[in-house]
Amino acid sequence: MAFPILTAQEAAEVINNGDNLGLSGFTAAGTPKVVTEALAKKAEKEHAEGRPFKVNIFTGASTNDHVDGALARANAIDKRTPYQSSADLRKRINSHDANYFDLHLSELAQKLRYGTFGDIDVAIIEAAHVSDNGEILLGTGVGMAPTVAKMAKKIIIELNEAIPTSVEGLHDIYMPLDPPYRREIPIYKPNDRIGSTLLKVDPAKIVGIVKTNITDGVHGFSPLDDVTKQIGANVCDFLIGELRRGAIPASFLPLQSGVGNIANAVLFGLGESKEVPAFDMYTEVIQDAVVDLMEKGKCRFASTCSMTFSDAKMTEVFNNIDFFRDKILMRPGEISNSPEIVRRLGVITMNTALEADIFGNINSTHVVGTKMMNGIGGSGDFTRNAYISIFSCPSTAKGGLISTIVPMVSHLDHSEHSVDVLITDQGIADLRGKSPVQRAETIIENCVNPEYKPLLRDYLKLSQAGGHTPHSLNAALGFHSTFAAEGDMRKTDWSKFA
Ligand code: 0RQ
Repeated sequence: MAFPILTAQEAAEVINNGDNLGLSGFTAAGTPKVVTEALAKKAEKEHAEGRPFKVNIFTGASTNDHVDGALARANAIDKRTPYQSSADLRKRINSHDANYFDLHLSELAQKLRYGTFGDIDVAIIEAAHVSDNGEILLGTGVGMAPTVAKMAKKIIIELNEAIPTSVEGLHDIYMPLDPPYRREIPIYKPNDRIGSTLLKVDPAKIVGIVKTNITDGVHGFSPLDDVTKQIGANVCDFLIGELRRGAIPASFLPLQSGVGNIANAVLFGLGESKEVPAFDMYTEVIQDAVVDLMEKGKCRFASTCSMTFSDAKMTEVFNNIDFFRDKILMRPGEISNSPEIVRRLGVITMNTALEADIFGNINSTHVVGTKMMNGIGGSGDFTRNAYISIFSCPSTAKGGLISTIVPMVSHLDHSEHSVDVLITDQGIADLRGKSPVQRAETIIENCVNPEYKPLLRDYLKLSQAGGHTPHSLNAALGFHSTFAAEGDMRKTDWSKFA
C-alpha cells in the first residue's frame, strides 16, 4: 500500500491547536472512530501542561461518542457545526465552552467551499477501501466527505475493516458546481444516479492510514409506547386521507422522515397500511424500519446520506447486500437534502418538534427557549420545500409538566409559513389555507392535551383584540415563565400577566 500505516496517536500528532477538522459521515454512520479519541487524549495532556488545545469540528450532521463525546469531555472543541446529539457536548455548548452554531445541513458544504469558515486543515475520512491512486470507498455514511477531502491540506484515512468492500455501488458521489457556474442537479427520480461510486482524492494529501474495526454502534429502538404509536397512526391517517381525496397522487410521493421513535412509528404504520402503495424515500437518514419495509416490498428505494442502522440490522444488510444494491443510494448531504430536489420531487416531509405554538410556528432546537438540544439538522432543508410538511410531537413533555403547544414558541426554527400540518397524539391540525386565528382554534381543539386546552382557549380570548396574529405580549411566554418559577405549566394564571 502506498500510504504509511499510522497508529491513532501518530495520526493525532498531525493535528494542531486551532485546526479546522472536516469529518466524513452523517450521524454515527460513516464517522471516524479512533483518531478523535487519540486527539482528545492529546488535548488533555496539553491542558495538563498548561497549553491551550482546541479544534473546530465540521461534520455532515451529528457524530458519535468517539468524536463529540470524547472531544467534549476533554474540552477540546472550539467551533462546532452543523448538528450534534451528544449529552457531553450539549453541556459544553450550553455553558459556552464550545462555540456551536446551528446550520441547515444542506448548506455547510457549500459555505465551506465558498470560504466562509476558512480552510480545512485536516480531513478524517472513514473508508472501507482506499486504492494507491486515492480512490476511496466510503463506509455507511457520506456527509460532507467530498467537500472536506477536496479542501483539506492533509487527509487521514480510517480504514474500517468492519465494513465489507461489497458496499461498493451504494454511494453516489457528486459535487455541484459553485456560483456563478451552478446548473441544475440532474435528479428527476429518487433513484437517478448522478455521480461516482468512489470518492477520488489527491493521493499526495493522504498522510496515512489508521486501521480500525469498530462498528457504528447505533442502538436499536425501544418498543413503541402508546403516545408514539398514536402519533404514528395519526400521521398515517392524515396521509391516507390526502391519498383518498387525490391531494397526493395515487402512485404516492417520496417521503422524508427525521430520526427517532416517532419517525420509526410512522414508517411502521405506513408499512402496515393496505391503502398506501409501495413508496420511495428521499431522505437524509434511513433507520432500521426502512430495512424491514424494503424486505416487505413496501419501500422500493431510498436516497439517503447514511445508513444509520443498529449493529444487528447492519449485519443483516451486509449479509444480504445484493438485495439492497438497487434499493439504496448514499449521497453527500448537500444532495440528499437539496432544497432544489426536495421541491422538484414533491417530497412529503415528516419532522419532530420540541414545541409548537398555537399559530403553527415550530421550535425544534431550544429547550424552554435557551438550552440547545441538538440543532435544526435537515428539518429546514426539507420542510421549507416540501409538497406537504408535517411536524409531530407528543402533546406534553416531562410527564405533563410541559405543554408542547404554547402561546408563542420560545425559539423559532420553522415559521408558520413553512408548516402545513401539526400532529400530536391528540390529533391532526391541517393548517393549510387558514388564518392565524383559525389555525389557533384548530390546533387547540385537535392537538392540545385536554389538561391544557382551557388555558390556551383563555389565552386566545385574552389576546383577541391584538390584530391579525393576536398575542398578549405580557402573557405570550407565560407558560415558560410559570414552568421556570413553579416547574409546572399547568399552574399558569393569566391574571398575573394582565
Ligand atoms: O427529554 O431526553 O430528558 O427524556 O426533549 O424528546 O420526545 O424523546 O423526542 O428524541 O424524537 O427528539 C426535536 C429533539 C426530538 C429531535 C427532537 C424533551 C423530552 C426528552 C427528547 P429527555 P423526545 P426525540 C432529522 C431531522 C431537530 C432536527 C430534526 C431533533 C427530550 O427530533 O433534534 O428534526 N429534531 N432533524 O422530555 C422541554 C419541550 C420538550 C422537551 C420534549 N417542549 N420542552 N423539553 N422535551 N419536548 C435529524 C437530522 O437532521 C440528522
